[in-house]
Amino acid sequence: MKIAIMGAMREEIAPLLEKLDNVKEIKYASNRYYEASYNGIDVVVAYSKIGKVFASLTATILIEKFGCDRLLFSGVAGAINEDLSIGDLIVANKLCQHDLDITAFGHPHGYVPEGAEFIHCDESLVALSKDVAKSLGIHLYEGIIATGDQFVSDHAKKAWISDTFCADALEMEGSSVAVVCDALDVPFFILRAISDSADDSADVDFDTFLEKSAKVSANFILKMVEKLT
Ligand code: 3QA
Repeated sequence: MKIAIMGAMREEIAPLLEKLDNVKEIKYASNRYYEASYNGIDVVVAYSKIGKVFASLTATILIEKFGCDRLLFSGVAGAINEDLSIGDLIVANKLCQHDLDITAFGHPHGYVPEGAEFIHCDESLVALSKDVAKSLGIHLYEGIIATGDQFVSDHAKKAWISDTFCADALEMEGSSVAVVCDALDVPFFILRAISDSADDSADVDFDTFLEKSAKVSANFILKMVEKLT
C-alpha cells in the first residue's frame, strides 16, 4: 500500500510533513513531491497549487509516477451548510464541478457527455473516517462538496451553488481529484476543515483561519493513515 496525501496550498501539507519519517524531496513537473513513511506505511505528499488544473496534474502524478494506490486529500473549504462552523470537518460523499457549464445545450450544470454530474468518494474510506471520528469524539459532517476555479466570497454565488447542487461546502480542487481517481480506479477521500463561510467576510476569515483549520484536517488524515495500516 502506498498512500498519496495531497493538499492545494503549502499550509495544507505543512502540518503533515512535520510528522512524517524519512522525508525525501523529489522535484518533478514544476513541483515538489515528498516520499516518506508514517507508522511504517509508505506515503507520498504534495501540494498541487490552487485550482482544478494543478490539482488534476498532481493527482495524476501521485498515481501514475509514484504508484500510489489510494489518495487522501486534506485541506480547508468554505462552508455553505449553516450547520458548519469554522474549524468543523466535512468529508465528501460526492463532489461536483460548479463551474462546468454547457447548459446552453440542455445539459445540467456540472455535466459533460461521458462524464458525471457527481463523483462519489470511496465508501470504505468514508466509513473508516466515521470510525476514526467516533474514536476521537469528533463530529465529522458528511456531505456534498462543490468545486470550481473561483474563491467564493459572495452571498449570491454561494446561494446559487447551494440551490443548484445541494452542496454543503465548496473549494477549488476536490472534484478534479475525484475525476482523476475515478478514471484511474484509485480509491479516494476528500476531507476539508472549514476556514470561512464563502460570504462577504470570506477573505478575512480565510487568512485568519487557514493554518488552524488546515491543521485540524491534517491531524485527522494522519489518524486515518494509522487505521489503514
Ligand atoms: C483558496 C484556497 C484554494 O485552494 C481553495 C483554499 C476555502 N474557502 C474557499 C472559498 N472559495 C473557494 N475555495 C475555498 N481552498 C485560495 S485563494 C487565497 C490565496 O491566497 C478552499 C477554500 N470561499 C494567496 C495569498 O495571496
